[in-house]
Amino acid sequence: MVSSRCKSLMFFLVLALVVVVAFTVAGCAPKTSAVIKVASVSPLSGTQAAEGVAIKDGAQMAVDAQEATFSKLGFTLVFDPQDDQADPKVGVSVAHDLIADKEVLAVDGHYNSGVAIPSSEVYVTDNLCMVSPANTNPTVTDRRLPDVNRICARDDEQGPYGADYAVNILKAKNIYIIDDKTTYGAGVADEFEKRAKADGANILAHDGIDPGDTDFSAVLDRVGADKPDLLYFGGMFPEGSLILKQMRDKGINAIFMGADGMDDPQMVQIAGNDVIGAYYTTAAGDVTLTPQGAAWAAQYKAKFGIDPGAYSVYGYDAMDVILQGIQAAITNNGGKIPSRLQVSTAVRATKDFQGISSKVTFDDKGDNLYAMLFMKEYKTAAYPPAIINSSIAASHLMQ
Ligand code: ABU
Repeated sequence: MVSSRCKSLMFFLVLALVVVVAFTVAGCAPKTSAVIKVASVSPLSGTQAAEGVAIKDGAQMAVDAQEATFSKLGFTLVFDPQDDQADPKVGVSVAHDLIADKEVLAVDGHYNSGVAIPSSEVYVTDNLCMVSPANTNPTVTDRRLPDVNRICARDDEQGPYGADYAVNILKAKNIYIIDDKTTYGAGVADEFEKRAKADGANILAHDGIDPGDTDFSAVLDRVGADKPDLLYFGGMFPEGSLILKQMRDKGINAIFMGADGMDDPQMVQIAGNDVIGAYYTTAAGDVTLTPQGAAWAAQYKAKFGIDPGAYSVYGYDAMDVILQGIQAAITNNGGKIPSRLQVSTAVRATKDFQGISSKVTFDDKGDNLYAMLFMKEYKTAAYPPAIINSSIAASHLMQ
C-alpha cells in the first residue's frame, strides 16, 4: 500500500521534473550573466584613510552609475574595493589577490606612489589595467608599463611648479626643505630643490622625518636656527599639518609650502588657524567650480553624507575611464567578455574622454595630456583653500 503522503511527494517530484524539462526545452532556463569586477585600491584604514575612502567612494559612484549599461550588454558589473593601508607590502599582497581573481579586469588606484609602483609590477604580469587617480611620482609611468596609466599630473611637474611660485612670486630666497623619505615625499622635494636652485634660491638644508612621527621638535629647532623665508615639506597631511602647527608654536614664521599630499580637510582639523597663509601645490582642482562639477559634488554628498575629498572626483574619473575602456574592449571582442590585455589596450587608447575633473588622453607612457596643477592658499581656516594659480602640467609632452 502506498500511503497518501508518499503519493503527494511523488506528485510534486514529477511536477518539478516536468517544469525543469519544459524550461530547458523552451530555452527558458534562467540565464546567468558574466561577472566583470573592477577594483579600487587605496588606504581605507590608517592615518591616510580619509583620502583613500574619498577615492573609493568616487570609484563606487562611477560603478553604480554604469551598472545598468553593463547589464544591458549582458554583464554584471561588480565593485571590489580593497584596502592597501598605504603600505607597499599590503599593496603587493592585494595586487596578487586581484591577479588571482580572473573576474577582475581593472584597478582604480592607488593613492600612494610608493604603493602603486611595486603593486603595478604585479599587475603587469597578467596585463591587469591600472588607472591611478592620484599617484604623482614620475616612476609610475616612466617604466612604460603598457597597462599602467594616471589621470593626474607628475611630481617632475609639481615640484618645479611649486619652486617657481616660491622663488619668483613669493620671493623666497632662503629655503629649508623637509621630506618624509618616501618615494613620493622625497621625490617631489628633490624636484622642488632642483628648480628652486636653478631659480636662484639658497637651499639652507634638506632634512628628513619619518612617516608616523608626531613630535618634530628636533628638526624644527634646526629650522628655527637657520631662519628660512620658506619651509617646503614633501610628504603627507598627517605629518605636514603637525609640522605646520608645531613650527608656529615655536614662533617660526617662515612661509609654509607643501605639495598635494597636504590636500585633505584634516590639515585644518589638525593645524586649526595656523593653516592661514599656508600654500600647497596639488594635482586636484576644485570640482565645484563648474556647474557639472558642482552637481556631481552635490550628488556625492547626498550619497555618502560628506563633501568629496581632494581626489574623490579623480577616483570617479579614473573609474569612468576604465569603464569606457572595458565597453570598447567588449565591442572589439564581438560583445563577449574581453581579456585583461584587451582592456589594457582599450584604456591606453583613451582619447579626449570628457571626465568631470578634466579631459583624458593618454600618451604612450600612460600620462594624461590634459593633467593640470594648482596652487592653493589658505586665506581662512576652511577647506578647500582658494586656488590662486593653475597651469597645464605639460612638461612630459617634451620628453
Ligand atoms: N600624490 C598624492 C599622494 C601621494 C603619492 O603620489 O604618493
